[in-house]
Order: sequence, then structure tokens, then C-alpha cells
Amino acid sequence: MKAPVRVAVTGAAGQIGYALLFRIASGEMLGKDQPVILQMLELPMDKAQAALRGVMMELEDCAFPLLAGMVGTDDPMVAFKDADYALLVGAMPRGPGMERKDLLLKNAEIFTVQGKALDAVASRDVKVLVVGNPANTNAYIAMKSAPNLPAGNFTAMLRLDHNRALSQLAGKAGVAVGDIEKFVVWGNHSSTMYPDYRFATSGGKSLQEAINDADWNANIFIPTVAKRGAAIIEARGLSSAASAANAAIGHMRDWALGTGGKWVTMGVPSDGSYGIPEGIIYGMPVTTANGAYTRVEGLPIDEFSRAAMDKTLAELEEERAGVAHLL
Ligand code: NAX
Repeated sequence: MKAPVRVAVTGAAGQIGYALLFRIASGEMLGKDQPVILQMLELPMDKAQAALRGVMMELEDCAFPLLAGMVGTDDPMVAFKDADYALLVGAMPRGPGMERKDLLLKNAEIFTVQGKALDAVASRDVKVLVVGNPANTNAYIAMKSAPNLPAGNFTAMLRLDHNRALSQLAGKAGVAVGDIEKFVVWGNHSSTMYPDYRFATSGGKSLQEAINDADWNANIFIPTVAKRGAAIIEARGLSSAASAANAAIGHMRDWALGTGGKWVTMGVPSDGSYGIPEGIIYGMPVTTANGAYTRVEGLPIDEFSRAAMDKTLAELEEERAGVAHLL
């Protein structure tokens, strides 16, 4: 059996946390031969800490053979101590009457503190996934607050958008979702993201050629993916949780264990390619191997795609400008 690795999860008593922790502890994220120590962070309030204790009791009651230890805390310095993986799920939700700008600033406070704590105490190889919204900008803030860690260790979750789009594509083209390759969602995890299936294939055949419907792309596919989160809230009365946790598991599993050449979408700091300014955390296609991701470079960008990619970039630049004075 391998030595245990430390996995920090923030917002551990929230609804995504509840759908996530049990799967990490059962080996679905890092493999059935990889013991884990869960280091869970929640707000200091009694209610949050009590809920966290309840989750820890349930984890205990699962008797997971791979669960080598647990820590529950309200202190990021404890939660991130020697962490090999950090899933930053907890964030300030948008309250009634709250402006988008206020939400950005509240979250900037949280992710500045957490970035600094990661910088101070986490493993130098820590793999950070930010799920809490606004995910790309929160990841950017954490990255900027951790100057002693490689910027490439910080990623944001676009995998849910990616998975949502795959299912829509599979349905439209009449192919199996697992057979689709070379698909990407560019940009921000928000309604401006751009799901791009120009390169996608199934069984080696081009999906764009199979679908051949620009109107469906612009007026059905892109809006359906963009509004999927709102559709879930309307139907369930709560935001996506199981599918979000599933996406987080997929993102981390692929980063840790490799995709075998397959593309996945990750929000990663731009290296300046595709006209995206360096450092902006932007959804792009990557492949992963040996615990590292590699951007898929050199894809042709047509006029429609350029406009879509610039629109989501403009939103990210606006978010970045809104927090620039804090960093
Ligand atoms: P919940 O409100 O159910 O849970 C959030 C938990 O985080 C709460 O228990 C809260 O006490 C805790 N928390 C808040 N601030 C914290 C802090 N500073 N340190 C530690 N814990 C803290 O929300 P949930 O449905 O679990 O969603 C969590 C976040 O994921 C939200 O920001 C949500 O917007 C975001 N999402 C991101 C998605 C993505 O694809 N990137 C999709 C799903 C989800 O909407």
C-alpha cells in the first residue's frame, strides 16, 4: 500500500462537500490503492462546525479502508498543512440584494487568506482546484497570494461545464458520451464560457461534420450549457451538487493519474497563447501525464470562436480589475 496523501477540502459541510468527501475517501479520486488523510475546513460558526462533526462521524461510519486519518478545523493553516491536494469548495454565496462586485470582494478576502495559508504550509507540489465561485477569479486570487508556490499549481473548475456539454453533444449526435474526444470549454466558469466542439470526434469521426448545424450551436447548444446551472436550481430548488462533486473528482483524478492523451478542460493560468493574457485563469484544453498538465497548443481559432473567447476573457479581465487593488 502507498503512503497516505493529504487532501484538504474547504466548505466540507456544504452540499458539494457532502457529495465529494465520501468519494475521495473511497478511492474514486486518487485510485483504489491510495490512502488519504482528509483535512476539512469549515467556518468557525457553531452550526458549521457541528455539521462538519456530523460529516466526520458519517465518514467514520463508512469504515473506508483507504481513509487513513481525518482533521476537522476552522483554521486554514491546519487544513492546508502539508496538503498534497486542495479542493477549495467553500465560498461566500450571493445573498439577497448583493451586487456581483460585493460578492467578488467578499470572496477575494477568503481566497487571499487561503492562498497565503497554502503558500505557508502546503506541500510545494500541492495541486489546487478552486470550485467556489467566481471560481476562475478566486483561483487567480489564491495564486497571486501564494508567490512561493508555482502558479501552475492553481486551477479552476470548468469540468462541470465540460461534462454538461458532452452530454448535450452526445444526445444531439447520437453517440456515446464516453466516445467523445477533443472537446473543450474556453474561458470563465460562468454563462459566458464557450463550449467548442469544432475539433471533437467520436470514434475518430468529426462531430461538427456529423451535426453540421451552426444554428443549433449558436442558439441551442451554447445557451443550454450556459444556463444549465440555473435550470438545475429551478428544478431542484438547490444548485448543482452531485454533478459538481463529480466534476471535481474527474478534474483531480485526471490531473493526478493522467488522461492517456485525451483532452480535458481545466481552468489554468494562461501562458499567453490563444491571445489570452498571461496569468488569467482561463478554461482551455489540456492533456495530463505524470501529475502535470500540458496545454493543447496551436488550434486554429475562427471568427466566431475568437468573438466568443474574447467575450469570456473580457468578463475575466473585469473581475481581475475589480480585485486588483487587493493583490
Ligand atoms: P454550500 O453553501 O452548500 O456550502 C458551502 C460551504 O462552505 C458551507 O458549509 C460554508 O459554511 C462553507 N464556507 C463558506 N466560506 C468558507 C470559508 N471561508 N472557509 C471554509 N468554509 C467556508 O454551497 P455548495 O453548493 O457546496 O457550493 C459551494 C461553491 O461551489 C459555491 O461557491 C458555488 O457557487 C460553487 N459552485 C461551483 C461550480 C463550478 O463548476 N465551479 C458548480 C457548482 C457550484 O455552484
